Amino acid sequence: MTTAQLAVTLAGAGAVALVVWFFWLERSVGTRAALMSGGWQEQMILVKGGYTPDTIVAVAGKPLRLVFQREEASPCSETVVFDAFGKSARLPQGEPTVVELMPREPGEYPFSCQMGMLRGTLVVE
Ligand SMILES: [Cu+2]
Repeated sequence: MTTAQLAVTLAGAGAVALVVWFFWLERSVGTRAALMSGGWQEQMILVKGGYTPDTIVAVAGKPLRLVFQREEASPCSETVVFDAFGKSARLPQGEPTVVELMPREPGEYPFSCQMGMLRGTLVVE
């Protein structure tokens, strides 16, 4: 193996490691909702072929405001459902839609589109 081949191989391995980190490890950690003045937690979620971020970490006992921004016309993502909280919301295209939740108990609470094709998780600590 020449030096050039070795460099390419190492660069490739590095790229793979980065992809694994980005799509796996990073995702499992999740995005922590920002703590706002007034005691609210807030997180913006982009809805486009999925939820970005798809894992949101919040603390228990503080109200949570999730702002969904749907940037696609697909009817699939038109409604978001939080089963555990008995809440759902219609997400008009291009308009931010606020879903307010009160996470009382630590745990993992999935949310999804109405058909369950797009999925996300709310992690309450
Ligand atoms: Cu769907």
